[in-house]
Amino acid sequence: MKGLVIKKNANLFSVEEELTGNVFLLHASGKTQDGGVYVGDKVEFDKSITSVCKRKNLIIRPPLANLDKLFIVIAPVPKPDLLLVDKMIVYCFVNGITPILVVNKQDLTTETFVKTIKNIYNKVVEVVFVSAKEKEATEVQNKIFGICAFAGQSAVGKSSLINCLFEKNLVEVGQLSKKIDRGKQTTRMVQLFKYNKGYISDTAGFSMLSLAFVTQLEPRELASYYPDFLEARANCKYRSCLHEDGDCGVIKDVKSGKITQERYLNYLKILQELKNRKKY
Ligand SMILES: Nc1nc2c(ncn2[C@@H]2O[C@H](COP(=O)(O)OP(=O)(O)O)[C@@H](O)[C@H]2O)c(=O)[nH]1
Ligand SMILES: [Mg+2]
Ligand SMILES: [Zn+2]
Repeated sequence: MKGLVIKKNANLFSVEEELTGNVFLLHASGKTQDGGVYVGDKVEFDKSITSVCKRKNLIIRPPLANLDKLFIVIAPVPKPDLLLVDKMIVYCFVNGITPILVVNKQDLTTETFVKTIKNIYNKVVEVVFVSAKEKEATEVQNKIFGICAFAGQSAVGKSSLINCLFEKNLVEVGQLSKKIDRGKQTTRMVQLFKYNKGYISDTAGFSMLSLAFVTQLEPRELASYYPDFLEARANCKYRSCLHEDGDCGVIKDVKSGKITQERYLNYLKILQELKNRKKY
């Protein structure tokens, strides 16, 4: 039989059989244990999990396989960390995950805030506006397909949004995500909840995202994950341009305002992070 791993508890996996939706509690057979079995894995099983299907991607923190969509949540308060947002977007593009920027706390947004965010991100990702407080999350609801997760700074309203979607208190609001201590390592529990035709992961994580550590990305590749730089890059004198100085199309477009300062300055920070990794 085939199924989807929806929960992991110690070495026991909850596997949802693909045809019936019945959930089986299974161990992994010796064969599959080397590469590990993760929540989000498609597996074959009989009395135990016998094999893991090829993964599209694997996130380590939180441990989750085959993520399809990441809802990156920001809000007017706390003040958005756009460097973190940009890192997450790049991370998604590198791993074949569709990012969606969710602006929560619509009840608190000003027109200026909305304009600013739209201006920075309209050429980059889909931007939707919701309010968990006002139970207004249809723009997210309609986009739940495949395996979905929420990410973003603490207190932007990820837990509130998940509860709003499920219309019950599935996760705790106002709490830092739960962690389980396993000796020195701290691992977050992950669980997938069925929602319409997709699944929602109850954990967010991604909080300390360092692209240098979580991707193999080379400095020269970074700009190719910036859709808003695409046109400008054609005007750089050298194909190897990193868009830091010299005769550079990206810099010209930053000066003319076609590329936003925010995106460019954070690009430089991420570029530096990737360059620093090379020294080790
Ligand atoms: N005004 C307003 N407050 C919200 C909204 N969504 C969440 N909050 C509040 O923001 C705080 C943090 O919410 P929580 O869901 O725990 O954020 P998380 O840390 O991202 O999971 C809580 O006090 C929520 O009540 C919203 O749409 N509007
Ligand atoms: Mg939370
Ligand atoms: Zn350039």
